[in-house]
Parts: sequence; C-alpha cells; structure tokens
Amino acid sequence: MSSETEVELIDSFSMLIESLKNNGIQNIYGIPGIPVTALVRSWQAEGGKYFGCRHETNAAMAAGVAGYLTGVPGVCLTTPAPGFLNGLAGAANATTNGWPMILLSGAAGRRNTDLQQGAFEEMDQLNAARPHVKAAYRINHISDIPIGIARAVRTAVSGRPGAVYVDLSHEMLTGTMPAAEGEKLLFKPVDPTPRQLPCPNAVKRAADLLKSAKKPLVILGKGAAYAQVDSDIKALIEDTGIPFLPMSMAKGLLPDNHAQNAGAVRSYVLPEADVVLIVGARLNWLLANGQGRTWGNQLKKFIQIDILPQEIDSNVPIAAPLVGDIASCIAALRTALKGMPKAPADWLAGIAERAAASRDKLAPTLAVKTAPGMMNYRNSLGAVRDVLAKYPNTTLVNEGANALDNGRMIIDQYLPRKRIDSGTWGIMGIGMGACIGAAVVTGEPVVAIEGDSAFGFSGMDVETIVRYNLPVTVCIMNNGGIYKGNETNAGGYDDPSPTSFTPGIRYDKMIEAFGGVGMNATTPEELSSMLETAIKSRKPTLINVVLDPDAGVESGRISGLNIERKKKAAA
Ligand code: ADP
Ligand code: TPW
Ligand code: MG
Repeated sequence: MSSETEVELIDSFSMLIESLKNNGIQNIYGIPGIPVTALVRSWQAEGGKYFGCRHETNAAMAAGVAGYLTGVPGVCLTTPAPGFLNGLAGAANATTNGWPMILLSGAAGRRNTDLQQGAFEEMDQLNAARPHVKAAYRINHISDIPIGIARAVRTAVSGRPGAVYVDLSHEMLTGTMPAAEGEKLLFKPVDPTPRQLPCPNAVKRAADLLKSAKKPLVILGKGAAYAQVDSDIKALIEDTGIPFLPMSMAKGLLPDNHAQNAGAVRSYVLPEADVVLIVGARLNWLLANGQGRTWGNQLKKFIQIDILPQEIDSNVPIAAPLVGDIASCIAALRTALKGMPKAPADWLAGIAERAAASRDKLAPTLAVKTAPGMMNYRNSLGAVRDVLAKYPNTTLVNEGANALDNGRMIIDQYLPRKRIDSGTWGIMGIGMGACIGAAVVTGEPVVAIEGDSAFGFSGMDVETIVRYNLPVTVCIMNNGGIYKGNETNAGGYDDPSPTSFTPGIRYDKMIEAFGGVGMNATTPEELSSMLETAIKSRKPTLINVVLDPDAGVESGRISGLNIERKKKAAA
C-alpha cells in the first residue's frame, strides 16, 4: 500500500455538516434530489433535524420565519435550477422582511454551466440570486466550506438581517481532502451578532427632542420584536408614559390590551402626534411613507432607531437618527431620559377614550348571529379571538386580504413574536411554511388564519404538517374566492370570474386525505369549540370556516384606476 491511500479523507458533506453545526444550525428545511439527497441523509445521521417540504418556497418560508423567531438563520436546502428558483422566492421574502436565513443550493457543474453546454439543471444561480438576497456566495472548494458557511451566517444575522445564498458547486460537493487538514479548518465563529452602539451625541439629540414633545408617540416595528429586548422596550414605554402603535408583527411586544396601546386609533394618533419615535420599523408603504394625509399633511419630527444607516432619511427627513442595535439604543435612551416627566396626561386620556369608543363599536359586530354557513369575517374572527386569548403562547399565522385585515384588527396578541403575516411585501403564500417554521422552533401550538386563496399558495404542505405531527391548526376563511366568492364573469359567458373558486369547497377533506383531522365550522359557536379542541389536542387540524360568499371587500386603492370604474364615473 502506498502512503497516499492510507490518508484518511473527509468529504464535503461532512465538512458542511460540521460547519453548519458550528454556526448553531439545528434544522434544515428543503426538498432533496441530485446532488444533495445524500447530504440530507448524512445530516440526519449526524443528529440534524430535517423537515422535508412539498415545495421549496414553503421550505424557504419556514426557514425565514424560523430565523425571525430565533435570530439564528433558518436554512433551506434545494436542488439546482427549478428547486433553487422556488426557494429563491422565500429567500427574497426573508430579505425584504429583514429575516435571517440561508438558502443552500446544489448546482450543476461550473464547466458546462459557464459555457452553457446544457448540463442537467444548468443555471447561473449565483447571479440569479444576487438581486434578491443580502449576499450571494459560492463555495467552490471543500477547504473553503468552514469560512464560506461562517461568512454566510454572519452576513445573514449582522446589521439588518436578510437571506444569504450559498451556491454549493458541483466541484465542491464532489470534493474530498485529508481529514486531519479538514478538521483543522473547522471553527466556531466568535460573536456573530456584535452590538452596535449608538453615538452619544445622537442619543442626546433624540432624548432632548422626545423631552420637548407635547404629543409623543412610539411606533414599534417587527425589527423591535426581532431584537428580543422586550422588557427594556416595555420599560421605556411605561416609564415615559408615551402611547405606542404596534406594526402588525410587533403586536404583542406589549400586550394589545395595554393602557398605552394606540393601535385601535391609528388614524387619530398619526396626524396628531408631534414627535414620533420609530423603533425598528421602516417608513415604507405600511406607514404611508411618513407623509401625506395619513400623517395630517404635516411633517413629523421623527426619531428613528435602526441598525441600517441608510434607512435614515429614506422617505422623509429624520430629525434625530439613532443608528445602532435596538438593545443598545433603547438602553442608552433610557439612561438619557431618566427623570423625564410622563407624557402629557390629556394626550393619553384622549387616546384611551377614543380607543375605548372604537372597541365599543367593534364589539357588537363580533357577536352578530348569522345563519349556518353564512358567517362573516367579524363574527368568525371574534370567536377565534376569544379562544386565542386563552392560549397566548400560540403563534398566529395570518394571510389573505379580508382574512388578513380583519385578523390583524380583531385578534389580540399578548406575547412578543407570536404573529407572522404577509409582511412587507403583502404576499400570499407564507402560510404553511410559516406554520412549519414556527411550530418547529417554538414547540408551541400554531394557528393559521388563512384566506381561501392565500391558503392555495402553500396548501400542499399541510401534508408536511401531518407527517411531522406538528401542533398546527389551519383555519380556512372560506368565502369561495379572492376578496369574495360570488362575482360573476364580466364577459357574461360561463367561465368563472377572475376572483372566484369552485363554490362549497371542503378543505377539511384535504387534510383527512393526509391523515390529519378535518373539521367543518358553519357557526361561530362551532368554530370556537373546534378551534379549542384542535389547539388542546396538538394534532394537525384543518378547519373549513364556511363564510357567506358575499363576505369581504376588494382591497387596494388601485381599483380606482380600473377602466370599468372610469367608465362609470364618466357616465
Ligand atoms: P414593520 O414592517 O414592522 O414596520 P420593517 O420590517 O419595515 O418593520 O422594519 C424593521 C426595521 O428594523 C428595519 O429597517 C431593520 O433594519 C431594523 N432592525 C432589525 N433588527 C434590528 C436591530 N436588532 N437593531 C436595530 N434595527 C433593527
Ligand atoms: C404571491 C395578490 C392579494 S390578496 C389575494 C391575492 C391573490 C387573495 C385574497 O383572497 P383570500 O382572502 O386569500 O381568499 P379574502 O379573505 O379576502 O377572501 N400573489 C402573491 N401575492 C399577492 N399578494 C397576490 C398574488 C393577492
Ligand atoms: Mg377568500
């Protein structure tokens, strides 16, 4: 035997697995195939958890949501070209939302791919990924794996989090190296999410401005929820007595029934406030870009806490930028605000009074009786609200149009990071992936409130929920269509309208086919008892919530531009 053949070798799979573990990765979501099937088997053999999904987009959504909830990037693994592209949709969504995740994909051989010679699943994945992720790297050689994975993880979690794409080249995946040399390269990165302290001058400027306010307001965004400094944020708000407005995924950071919550009176506080402290939220479309009628046509004095310097002044001038991580910024601000008198009592009282009036107006609509199978969004979600109040640990996943808007308004959250929704893009299709990611990392029940259209984008992954026996209850708000189910074809011929589905679909039969529990709720009382049974049982359950097909309104101001409406207006 020659000395060469005696050298013990390590392969790229082992190097990858060890590197992922060194970076705190415990779960992989994905779909196997050439050239990563054996990688998944080895991952399981080495004690890693793997969640095999039915579509890569759902696997990537699961990874993104897991990253948001834990601060450790979720990992999605895909096969080349089409598998990769499906996964990229979820990675792009994670980047847009600021959630840390890593998309790992096998790739065809570089030689053939770069010459476009027609390799199996040939695609220039690195360049396809680049515009949609925070960074895209390719690992071309087995010895680069430890650095490559550490670089991906650090990029995903530091600064504004986002998705990182890692191209696992065919050349690398088929590589081996002497084990002793490979082991020397493996390392645990030190401090992947370093604190980023705000500048003392900036802290003073922000504190002075806040102290000068007559009608101060705090806006909490999902960055504030992500930062996991819940008690400090609560203390800042309670010590200063400033009312707060939670963005949808920041609901529960302070409980929705908190006396200072201005969530129910957004249209009052935004125009009225004089100084607005924004904590981990962007002045994007969800906040009317910080200007216009929503803000009383008057530019506010903004204090903005964000880790990304270029977020400041992105839409309107920011009077007091506070660039740094939220934990450090809140701590510094609290110190600088010590002894500050509480926010003016009349401002808070005016808000509390209006919030109570808004609740009083909503309450009877939640209790309205409807004929069996003719529920509306108010009475059905009112029932959901009352059940979920008893199980505050439940993560709520929410998407759709009416299902989303009403869900956000009606269902209260009591704990941080317990709400996941269509997010910054307003996308449909986060549903089952989000349920999987949330159930895996929290180990607590998950309830999804899904528009029937929204559900369709990820519905097949109900099977994954059943297969892994995840404690997920999916409620389909079944009004038979997009916005409504009773629209007729404007052309007058027999085909369905663009927004309607087959009437009377029984989505509950679908989960039964997979071996889960199906239920059909026709009244709020049925929905209430079925939902409670499902949550308590921790069994994968799908409740078909039968709504009036006329329930719902079309969302979007763009409809004002419709030719049809213009014609009507002209007539
Ligand atoms: P929402 O949709 O709830 O309004 P956004 O996703 O628009 O929230 O904004 C979240 C903001 O929080 C982003 O601008 C992001 O850079 C910022 N952010 C995220 N994590 C941190 C952190 N740890 N420290 C400071 N800023 C953060
Ligand atoms: C990836 C466009 C916005 S809302 C919606 C669609 C298709 C569905 C609304 O119907 P649903 O809800 O879910 O039944 P409800 O309660 O009002 O009846 N493709 C993607 N994202 C978006 N946002 C769309 C299409 C859209
Ligand atoms: Mg619908």
